Amino acid sequence: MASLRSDNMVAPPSGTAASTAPPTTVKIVIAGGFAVGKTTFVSSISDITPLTTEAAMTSKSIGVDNAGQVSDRKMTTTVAMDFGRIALPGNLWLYLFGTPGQDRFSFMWDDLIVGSIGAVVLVDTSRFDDCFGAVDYFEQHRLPFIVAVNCFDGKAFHDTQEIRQALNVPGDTPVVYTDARSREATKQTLLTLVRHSMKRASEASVAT
Ligand SMILES: Nc1nc2c(ncn2[C@@H]2O[C@H](COP(=O)(O)OP(=O)(O)O)[C@@H](O)[C@H]2O)c(=O)[nH]1
Ligand SMILES: [Mg+2]
Repeated sequence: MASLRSDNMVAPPSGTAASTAPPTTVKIVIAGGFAVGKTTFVSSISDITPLTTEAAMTSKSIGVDNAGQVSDRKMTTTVAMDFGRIALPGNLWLYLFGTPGQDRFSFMWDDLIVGSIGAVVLVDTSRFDDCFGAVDYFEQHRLPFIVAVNCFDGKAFHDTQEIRQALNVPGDTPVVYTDARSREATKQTLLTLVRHSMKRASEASVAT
């Protein structure tokens, strides 16, 4: 697996010998329940115009898509996935794949995780229930993941220990706060995942 030499975000160098070498690419999945900020997270960090597949929420979604208590902040919904890319020093590119929110697209998750190093599970602490499915899924598929609490309006309603217990995530799984709208916060969140995945990979190689 590639290692990160610096956490500074830069555009890939152009017109240099290094830029002609194929980049090392790393795939990361951004998951979580409905309206937790997945599309916002991918959009705030991507250094290409993110590909999103947003569709307007209409009255046809009533009773089909669970907007729950957050229907007032949700005018559109991701109907397939979000896609973004971040270039890091060392010709390392992170590709971000945001999962679709609706249960009827859950069949896509098996394809989305192929080749990925890990996942960020975004959580809104006022709606824990929405992220249980993602946590269970990654545990079952043994994909390294971290839990990132999106602090809507800067409010964290629970400390990370309470969140860890509520979600029943293993002790070595990082639980961090983030702000999906902030490039700096999303960058730190992704670096936490990359470090966690690398630790898991090195533990696995020692064990074999
Ligand atoms: N105040 C605030 N709003 C946010 C934050 N993250 C996302 N939102 C808003 O919450 C709504 C749902 O976010 P979205 O990224 O579409 O969620 P998704 O369904 O998980 O992709 C949008 O209107 C966002 O602008 C945040 O950290 N703070
Ligand atoms: Mg979305």
